[in-house]
Amino acid sequence: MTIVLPAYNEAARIGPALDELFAYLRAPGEGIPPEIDVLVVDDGSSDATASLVRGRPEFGQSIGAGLDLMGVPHAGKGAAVKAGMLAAHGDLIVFADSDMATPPGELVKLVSALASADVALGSRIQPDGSDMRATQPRYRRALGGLFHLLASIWVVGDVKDTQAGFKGFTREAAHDLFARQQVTSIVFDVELIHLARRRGYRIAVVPIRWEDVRGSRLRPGPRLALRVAWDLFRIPLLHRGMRRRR
Ligand SMILES: Nc1nc2c(ncn2[C@@H]2O[C@H](COP(=O)(O)OP(=O)(O)O)[C@@H](O)[C@H]2O)c(=O)[nH]1
Ligand SMILES: [Mg+2]
Repeated sequence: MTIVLPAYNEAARIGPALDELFAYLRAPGEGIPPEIDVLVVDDGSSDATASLVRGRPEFGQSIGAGLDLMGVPHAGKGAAVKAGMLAAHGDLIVFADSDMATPPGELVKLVSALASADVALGSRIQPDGSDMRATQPRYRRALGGLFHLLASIWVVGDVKDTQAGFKGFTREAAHDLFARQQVTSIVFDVELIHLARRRGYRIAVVPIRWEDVRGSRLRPGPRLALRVAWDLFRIPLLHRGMRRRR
């Protein structure tokens, strides 16, 4: 299994996050495959993110849980995740936020869902209807609600939480879907869900724990709002005429 972690100027958060992840991977839950590689995708951070990763004891290790670093030009979270997912070679490929907003123990849920699905979408909405995003600041929840309204009408239909940074794929689905992904902004998740449905993959929605971690990289403002609106608008148009896989 490969775990892809996009990271941009995460020097303050990635150390403790990797401590938590590797502590878990040294004694993982039932069902987690023994060989795991963690791939951090740093798209041109100007802080110590890359050197922190390179300095870790797990770096370059190839037995058990190892750590790798990939550097790509800065082009947004979507571009970084895409590069990592296409470079990953595990049987299962997962991407997660490098602030460990979702605790690593939740990985077993994605892995078990992928036994009978091609795509497992972490969802912060719990079976009882409660929403883990309640820990977000109020303005983020308000923007999220507006975003979801637009996304659900235009693109993703009944998927209620498109943006959880915790999703898993079989390698075949990952390589097929991410090769087609064109959106580089934070809206790339919506494009992936659109692609997965249109290509006819089996999709599982997996309730996961998630907690807002301070120090978000997201800078809400008119620029981001325009980008998000434009990307949402063009997603279905980008993939007109795409065929289901056979
Ligand atoms: N590589 C890369 N990662 C990004 C970028 N923007 C956000 N991320 C990563 O995406 C993850 C989630 O970001 P975060 O700022 O915590 O978003 P929030 O939890 O939605 O507030 C973190 O791992 C970030 O480092 C980016 O432009 N490039
Ligand atoms: Mg976060």
